[in-house]
Amino acid sequence: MSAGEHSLSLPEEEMLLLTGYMQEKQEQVDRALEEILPPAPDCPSDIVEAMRYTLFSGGKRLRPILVLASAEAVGGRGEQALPAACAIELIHTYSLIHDDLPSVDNDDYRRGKLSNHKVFSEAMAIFAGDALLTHAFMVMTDARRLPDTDPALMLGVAGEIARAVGVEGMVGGQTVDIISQGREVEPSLLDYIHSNKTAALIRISARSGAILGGGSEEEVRAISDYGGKTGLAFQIVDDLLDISQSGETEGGDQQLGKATYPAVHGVEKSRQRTVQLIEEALADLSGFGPAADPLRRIACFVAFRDH
Ligand code: GRG
Repeated sequence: MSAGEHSLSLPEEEMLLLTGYMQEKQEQVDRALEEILPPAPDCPSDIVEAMRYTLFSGGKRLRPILVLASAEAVGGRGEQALPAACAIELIHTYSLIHDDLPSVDNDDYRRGKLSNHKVFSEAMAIFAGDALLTHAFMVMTDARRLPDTDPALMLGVAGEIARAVGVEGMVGGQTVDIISQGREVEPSLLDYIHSNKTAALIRISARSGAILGGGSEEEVRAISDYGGKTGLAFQIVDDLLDISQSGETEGGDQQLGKATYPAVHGVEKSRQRTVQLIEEALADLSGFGPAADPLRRIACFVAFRDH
């Protein structure tokens, strides 16, 4: 694969390779998640049921797949990064459950199914999110799961993940998103919101995989940059999908008065920015060989996805 614009929309053969790759990794992640969050561990079944409801409700597993693909891109084995990959999916799931709460985005549906607080209760959805976040750090710091990983390396990755999803990252971005609702937002503030509420988790997914796969400093930096740009493109496409999938009616973001890329820059400029970001993300991978092809295909998928 090359980084030229022509390669951004994936030809059928590339698309088939990506679909096969994603399916294989999705199954690997699902098996590992089943192991780390079984239906009846030694804790109240109500909360585990609520945690599992959203965890196993049909997510694409994009972030854990990025962890595994990044580990492989630097010549590592995906399994070395599997606990971090699962932890990141647990964190992503918590963020979705809390994002749907009545006091946040008040969404009744997620992935075509009733959202967590609609099936369980608002209190249970808050607890399920809290428990998923906590469980993620338990999984990452459980030495039995990491027999081949240097504990210092894992501790460093866990710390970086904490930073990326806390006030200096995802929660910070989400906070500014919420307090900016209904207000006019400067382009620089919009970039802050998108880079933190969404791109920070996607960037750290790629970065964690590269670190745990044994990548050199330069490789880790290149893959982190790739992740940051792919993550930003992901949120811009999400904003565009919110408009295109809502037909005649206002998209959910518009109804909430959210700061979105198309609202601030217009649809055409948003599309152009997506293509530019993905081209730059592909250029970040220019020093890598075919082992990084799954990462290249994932970036193109992000730009042209329809869900
Ligand atoms: C701090 C107010 C507050 C709430 C906590 C941190 C947080 C909740 C939310 C994070 C922000 C968030 C949910 C961003 C959305 C990112 C996004 C576009 C998610 C959808 O990702 P996909 O398409 O989902 O990968 P699937 O369903 O495939 O897993």
